[in-house]
Amino acid sequence: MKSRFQGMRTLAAGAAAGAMTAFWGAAAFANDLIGQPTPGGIDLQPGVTPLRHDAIFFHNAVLLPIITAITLFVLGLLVWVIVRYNKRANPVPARWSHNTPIEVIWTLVPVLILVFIAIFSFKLLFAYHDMPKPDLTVKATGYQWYWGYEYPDQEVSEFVSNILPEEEARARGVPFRLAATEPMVVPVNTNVRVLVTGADVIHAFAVPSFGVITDAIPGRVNETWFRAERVGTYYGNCRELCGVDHAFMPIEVRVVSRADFNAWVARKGGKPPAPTPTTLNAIGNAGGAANTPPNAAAAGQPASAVTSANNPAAAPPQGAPAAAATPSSPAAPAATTQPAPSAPAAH
Ligand SMILES: [Cu+2]
Repeated sequence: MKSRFQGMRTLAAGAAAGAMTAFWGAAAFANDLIGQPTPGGIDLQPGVTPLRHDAIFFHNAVLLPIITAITLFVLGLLVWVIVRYNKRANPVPARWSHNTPIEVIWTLVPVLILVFIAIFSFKLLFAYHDMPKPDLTVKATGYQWYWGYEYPDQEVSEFVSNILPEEEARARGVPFRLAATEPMVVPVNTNVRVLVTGADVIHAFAVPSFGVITDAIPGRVNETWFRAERVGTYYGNCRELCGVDHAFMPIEVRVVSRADFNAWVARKGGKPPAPTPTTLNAIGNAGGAANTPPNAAAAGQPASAVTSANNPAAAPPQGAPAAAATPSSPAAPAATTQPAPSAPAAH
């Protein structure tokens, strides 16, 4: 998938931005660990998903230069006032107040800066929201204090992923407090939808190198997605203070080849994914229907109806009707209004 900022990169490539990016980029990627924090590191964790690349670009090339420039500008003003207008240097202060041009400038310029940031920010937000058709669905449930992973389409029932004990982590040479007893396993270059929920209190599913963080709320299913570009092990944590062992419920995601994933599914007693879309994929179609109106009219309606009628267990009662109803309601009027104008046109 290409970066969504491809066109805008040139727009933002001011001299300052370019220099900052080069500096931060060189410093960051020289020896950063992939998929886990680097001791002593100061930059964001490197990404392995398209959205994470965009988020890092947004931070390093857009936000950071703007913040730096504003901070230096304000510092300069302060120093100038302190040096030039202190009591000794300027014993007789001016008596005037108000200056219309300067007041217009200091109102307009911040607004323009915010609008400029918003262009990138909203684009990124929409990109996160527009989940492509998922190839795999994993349900991640937060418990006090561990994670449970379930693969409904592969019929892999929920298994528990605990923190790996310290001695075992050291023996295996994996990071303690990040490694888990059983990782979540996903294939590489695959659109993975994660359904996130909580079983007891609010947790949050977060994997920095994927750029995802989603609250796990009891009685509600949130969803997020990622598409990992390279094989490897990627770590995350619960990101919502959820009790005394909040710091000890790590997330370990292992991205493997498609063949390895199928082998893993077989080991877990699941079945290979069906080539035909399942009811859960149909929810995905309905979920993405807002962006593709033709699909919504053709497939969204029946699919969401099938889901709620035949497979109520696939998604909890609160999430499913909301997700199914939202896209189909704009589609329904569109379908009914469509024939009306075309009928007079035929005469
Ligand atoms: Cu938690």
